[in-house]
Amino acid sequence: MKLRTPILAVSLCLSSAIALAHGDEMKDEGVGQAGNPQQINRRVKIEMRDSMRFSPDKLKVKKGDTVLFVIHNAGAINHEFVLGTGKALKAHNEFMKQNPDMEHDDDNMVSVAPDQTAEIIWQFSRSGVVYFACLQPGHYDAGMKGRVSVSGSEHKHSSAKQ
Ligand SMILES: [Cu+2]
Repeated sequence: MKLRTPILAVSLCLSSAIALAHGDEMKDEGVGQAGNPQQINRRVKIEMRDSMRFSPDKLKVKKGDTVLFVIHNAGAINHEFVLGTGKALKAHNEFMKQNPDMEHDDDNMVSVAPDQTAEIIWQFSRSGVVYFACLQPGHYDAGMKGRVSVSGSEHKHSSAKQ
């Protein structure tokens, strides 16, 4: 079941400062946007484990890269992969404590059941650090997070326009 109380959840999101944690607002903070499947130039496999860890939990990409994340849940419980700023993920984590049954489906996040694999295509449009985390209750606080370092120089081939 996606959202047990969709109307309540939506009104809570809109009426609180936690609205900052959600997808549209995160895009405004420059973490990037949904990538075009035709422009994928990196493929990264990430495993999620019941030890509350992502593997790998540190990545490096170049500004402008369109990355296909192939996210596998190797555990026996649900995990999520959510990209965002550190601030947005922290706020969203607090929000999830009040709404533990809420699940998400947006461009920058995916919820993956045990033994399943899901994909996200994301383009990193600004240099800096973008974080990812699992926002299942308790997982972020147990350390289930990681970071993507986005280097400032554009991907060399992207400006060549062959
Ligand atoms: Cu998790």
